[in-house]
Amino acid sequence: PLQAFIFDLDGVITDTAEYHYLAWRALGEELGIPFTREFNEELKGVSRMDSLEKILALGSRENDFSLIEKEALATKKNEHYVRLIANISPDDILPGIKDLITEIKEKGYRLGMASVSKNAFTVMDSLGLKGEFDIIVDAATIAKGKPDPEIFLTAAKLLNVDPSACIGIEDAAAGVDSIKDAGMFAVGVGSEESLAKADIIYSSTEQLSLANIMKAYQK
Ligand code: B16
Ligand code: MG
Repeated sequence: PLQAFIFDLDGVITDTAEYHYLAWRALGEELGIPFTREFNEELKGVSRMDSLEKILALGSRENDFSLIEKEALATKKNEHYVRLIANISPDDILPGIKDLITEIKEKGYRLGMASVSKNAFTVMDSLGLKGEFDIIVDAATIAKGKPDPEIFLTAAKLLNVDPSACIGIEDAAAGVDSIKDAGMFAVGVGSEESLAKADIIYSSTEQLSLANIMKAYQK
């Protein structure tokens, strides 16, 4: 039987996915590598350095920079991102999420977070949600980011539940891959085409409710 829900952060709990996009796009433009929202789907859920590598590869510039220069580029992106999240408050929790968290806890399910972001704790703190989650797995705890299943498997382990008794919620293709390879039921929030591997897809967080998810899960 179902025991736990494991949430992604950026793009599910709050719209920081948009801020990651704006910060990467600015860096890309500076490097002469403009990119589309469609390409950005490939960056969602992907770690900071892996995202940079994907952008450099898009512009065939992956061999133009030393490791130290790449780290400086990644830091520049992060400083921009940190400025964008500076004023985040509980008002920035996406519609439907607070109620879903309340319902999950009322029913006695365990609640975990799986975010590869090094800024996850800061964002959760600003949203006033840090205390709501039984466990938070972020970049510091894991060796391999999404799409590797490690992060969702680590979350299940810390929650002390079997992966098959978990539902993962994601807005990124890399995140859905991570959930599925961990052996969990995947709820996708976003477009059908980018999240095709999810077990059920909702176009926005507003449509998420425990009843809806359970109906799909029990099918
Ligand atoms: P940072 P998630 C991911 O967070 C984001 O989706 C992704 O866009 C970002 O590059 C990654 O975190 C690393 O974030 O640069 O703050 O360490 O979706 O797993 O919550
Ligand atoms: Mg995400």
